[in-house]
Amino acid sequence: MVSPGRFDGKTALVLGVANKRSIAWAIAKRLADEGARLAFTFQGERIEKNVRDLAESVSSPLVAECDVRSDADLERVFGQVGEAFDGGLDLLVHSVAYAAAEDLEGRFTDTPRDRFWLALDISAYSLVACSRLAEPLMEARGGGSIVTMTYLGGERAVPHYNVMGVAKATLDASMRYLAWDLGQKNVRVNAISAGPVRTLAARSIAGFPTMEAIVEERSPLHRHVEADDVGAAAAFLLSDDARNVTGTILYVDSGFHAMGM
Ligand code: NAD
Ligand code: 0WE
Repeated sequence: MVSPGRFDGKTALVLGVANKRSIAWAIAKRLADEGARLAFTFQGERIEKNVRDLAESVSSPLVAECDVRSDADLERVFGQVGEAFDGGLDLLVHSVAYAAAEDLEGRFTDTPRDRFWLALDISAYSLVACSRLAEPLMEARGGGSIVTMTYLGGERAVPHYNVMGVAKATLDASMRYLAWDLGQKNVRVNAISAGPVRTLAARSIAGFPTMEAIVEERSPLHRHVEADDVGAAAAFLLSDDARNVTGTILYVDSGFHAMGM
């Protein structure tokens, strides 16, 4: 425990931990190290044990199942968070995305209607639903901070990112409109745009080593990004140091986004 902790007395809800390599876990560890109390959600029995073990290692008072496609799940979880944290919540980490594996290869043109909406539902609408449910809990604390995870593929065409790029564009725009609405309650909403990080979701993607090599060659800092780098940046956005930062994207990508060649 770093002392005094930037997050002493703060409470946080973290969505999107799957295993110890998840970006959400790197953020959670950082918050816990600096004094925050953390609640976690997981999706599906396959990763429940992983998440319960990780949560236990930071003495989490709440681990709850939540499929972000389900309004009932979301309402139950935010109810449980209110009970666990005396009706208040300071911080929300949204680190959830999904597109069908077959839509992250081949041509964007081929994306069928149902899987287009599936990707946008899980990867973009979920931030809107979570923010709506977090708002009264954060208002009870006099304000709060929400961070979501995005990627450059929402602003530029990255081969094979396809429908996830369209979902990230929707996520980015949603983040800005949420920043406007929740600013009224002193709740800030921001995104981190990370370069390729070797997580579970990333490892299963063909050509991931090639993408890392491209970042190493072309980015100003010539190095790839690690989950802990994202954790440090998220902690800044979630902290009072960022008290006048909202509606923005912070790039943690070794400067790759700044390049034109
Ligand atoms: P990850 O697989 O560890 O995390 C993705 C999470 O999404 C998992 O915990 C999974 O359970 C959750 N999820 C998927 N569908 C869900 C649903 N229906 N309901 C609830 N949860 C669901 O991978 P990660 O790389 O840590 O991804 C986290 C975030 O970071 C995502 O938004 C991703 O787009 C973003 N991101 C990742 C990279 C990268 O290179 N890894 C780069 C930039 C942004
Ligand atoms: O946002 C992501 C990946 C998110 C993701 C990953 C998977 C893999 C398993 C969403 N859905 C799924 N569905 C699965 O079935 N990133 C930013 C990492 C990423 O993914 C890419 C990338 C990069 C970078 C896919 C193609 C091209 C580049």
